Amino acid sequence: MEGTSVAAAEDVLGNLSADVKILAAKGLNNRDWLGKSDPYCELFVGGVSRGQTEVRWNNLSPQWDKGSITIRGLRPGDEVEFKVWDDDRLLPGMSQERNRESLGSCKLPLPAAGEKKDEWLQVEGAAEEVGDGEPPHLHVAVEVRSDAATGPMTEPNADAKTIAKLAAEDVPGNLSVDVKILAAKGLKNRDWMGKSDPWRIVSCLLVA
Ligand SMILES: [Ca+2]
Ligand SMILES: [Ca+2]
Repeated sequence: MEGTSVAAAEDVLGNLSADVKILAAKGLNNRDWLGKSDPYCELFVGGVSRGQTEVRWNNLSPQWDKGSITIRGLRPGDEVEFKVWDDDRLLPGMSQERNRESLGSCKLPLPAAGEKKDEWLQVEGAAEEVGDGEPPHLHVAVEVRSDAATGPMTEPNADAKTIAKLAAEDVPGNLSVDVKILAAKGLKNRDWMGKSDPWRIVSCLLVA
């Protein structure tokens, strides 16, 4: 039963991070009467928008160079969704969300922690979104890491002496505790003879 609760706690926390790069698309549908579609790509996890590329004007094979979008709090089994839009704003002040047409979408299952995927995904949608010829493709690169493995509390530190370390599986509630006593200086001399003897007490009270 304890193992089950620990697994459930990790599931809720979601300690994976992903660096997502949306690099390019090709074969996008033309949804403008004048010129061509003005594509940008928006990134979703669990139906929530987590970032987007810049708009490339009048270009059905755009390349984006915004760099990577970092998403935290992900869980194994999460899916990253990419939606490609044609920006139809006539003026910069107009709402982008209300002045756009879909150019299709695609999904990528989250790679495992430490893994990297670099793929051309097929963009799917109705004929008005993706056209009825060769399907469009989207070039993405996704790299996943586990935040638990890189967090400061578990980073080995050669200079610090770890007095007490309670592993996650030993503590109810999935907590990990590191107590470090680094150094003391300028201690007041409270001995008549010689100097003070630094003393330390570390006590942990665990309330179940
Ligand atoms: Ca349009
Ligand atoms: Ca256009």
